[in-house]
Amino acid sequence: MQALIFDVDGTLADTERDLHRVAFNRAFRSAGLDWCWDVSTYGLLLKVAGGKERIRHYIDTIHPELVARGGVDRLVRELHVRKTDIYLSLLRDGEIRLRPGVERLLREARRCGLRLAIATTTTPENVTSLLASALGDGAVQWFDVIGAGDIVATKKPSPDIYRYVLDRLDLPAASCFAFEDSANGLRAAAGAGLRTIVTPTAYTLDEDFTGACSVVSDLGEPHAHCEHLGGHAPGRGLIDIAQLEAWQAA
Ligand code: XBP
Ligand code: MG
Repeated sequence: MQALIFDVDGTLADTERDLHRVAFNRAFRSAGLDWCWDVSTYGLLLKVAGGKERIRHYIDTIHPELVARGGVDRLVRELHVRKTDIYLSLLRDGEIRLRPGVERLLREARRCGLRLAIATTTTPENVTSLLASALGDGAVQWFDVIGAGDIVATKKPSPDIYRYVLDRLDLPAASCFAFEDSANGLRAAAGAGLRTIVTPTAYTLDEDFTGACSVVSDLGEPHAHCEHLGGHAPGRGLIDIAQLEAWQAA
């Protein structure tokens, strides 16, 4: 085993409901739009990966009259710039918590000499800011490759972002594990040939994770074991390097 590749939103931290969603709504309001993505509406919109793509999908389906009027590409870009600014300020002003077991596994991987990488649809600044807020300024350097946002043409569930990261790591998929929280993410990682550990969130719990190596409530801690939800069951109630190596060898 050579590297671990992590998704960000939902996987490193539960960012969607109280950060991304709130930032979208504030961006709409600041642009004079009365659009409001409530918690359940946002769950449906999350099927579309990528913030710009999500806004565009919403306009196409709920406000098609705007498309007829023209200038939608520009509107989407402007709303997304506002949204990103607001998201970054929410990250700065709040206290972002990583999901259980994430920091433990990242630190263990580093001690074991494994390489780390990120594969996400979110905007690059969102990733570096989240890593710095949650783990300290130097944490961005822990990751050999940060594959994010528009660096590939097609977002998850396309495997392109994982292929990009594997290419930059110069590693075969068989020597890595991916960590995801959603069916879109699992399809992207599995499509690139990666064994994938899935830790669903409240938004993704009912999705289909067929093909995942293991589905667990979270990565687990020594004194707060994870719940096994599907695939292989972790032997010690948590996902650690010894467990990943055992699964890889099998
Ligand atoms: C995360 C996303 C992102 C965020 C918004 O998906 O879909 O689009 O919701 O980020 P994943 P941006 O966890 O599968 O990568 O607005 O910066 O695009
Ligand atoms: Mg995710």
